[in-house]
Amino acid sequence: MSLFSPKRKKLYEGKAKILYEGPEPGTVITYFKDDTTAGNGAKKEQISGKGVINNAISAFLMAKLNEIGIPSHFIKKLNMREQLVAHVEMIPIEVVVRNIAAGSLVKRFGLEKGKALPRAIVEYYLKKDELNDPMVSEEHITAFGLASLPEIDEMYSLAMRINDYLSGMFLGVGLRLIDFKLEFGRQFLSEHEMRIIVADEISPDNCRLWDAKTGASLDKDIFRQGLGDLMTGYRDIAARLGVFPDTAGVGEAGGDILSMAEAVERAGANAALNKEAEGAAR
Ligand code: AIR
Ligand code: ASP
Repeated sequence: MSLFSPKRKKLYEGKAKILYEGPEPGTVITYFKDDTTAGNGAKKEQISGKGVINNAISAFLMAKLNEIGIPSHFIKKLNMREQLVAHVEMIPIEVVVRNIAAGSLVKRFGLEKGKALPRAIVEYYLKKDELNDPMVSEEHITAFGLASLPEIDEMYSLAMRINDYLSGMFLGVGLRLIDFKLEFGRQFLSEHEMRIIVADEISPDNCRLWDAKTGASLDKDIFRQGLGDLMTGYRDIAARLGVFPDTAGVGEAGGDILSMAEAVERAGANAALNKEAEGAAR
């Protein structure tokens, strides 16, 4: 099915992705755009190639999760910008896991940025742009009928497992997973059977990743804070994971593995860029 196939039905357009009806019942195609936003769309730019790299990174990470038995909507990567995913009923909650103080947590509690938290903290936010995604508690979630207690428990335990797994994987390639955001959906397997699975995307758009040595931001904070070239950071992350996004990988996202030396060299270049930009901003 081609991207511009007139038969293809658009189901939804978000800030970074478009969802199309999939080729079979129970499937959806996600198309990764280059649109990059911050502050709920207050800052908006097209960054050439961002969608391609996020598609590749997210496909790679979701496939890894599937391998260790964490269910996600990911089925396969179709081409540079698209993946085939399972249709789910989205739960309108953003589940944020934090390991290190950064971002809104620092602002809210006056913490020192970069300080390790005593334990991983899980937070819930209502996915509603008009309200700026307000933070919500389990009470709000259950009272407003957004998810049941067992569903919240399931999202919590999946989020913790994902945090352990991804933290280790990223540290292995010299990256610290500071915090990240997940979204979940309900997959109906039969009339009586439903399970909660990871949906949306897992990419540098929704993970804070710092170089373990230099502390340089390689994720969307580069864009949010105007620290330099976003694509340099994203490419660095992809390279370290061994994801080569410029191939239309079919099946799980694989790719050429860059040598560690090459990855480190790129990381160094990016760290220097970050420093420069930070200096300029002061
Ligand atoms: N996030 C939250 N809403 C949208 C996104 N992408 C992610 C950020 C960050 C984490 O959730 O990318 O990794 C926490 O964000 P914040 O702004 O609450 O500190
Ligand atoms: N909420 C996303 C962010 O992390 C996107 C946006 O705000 O427009 O910045």
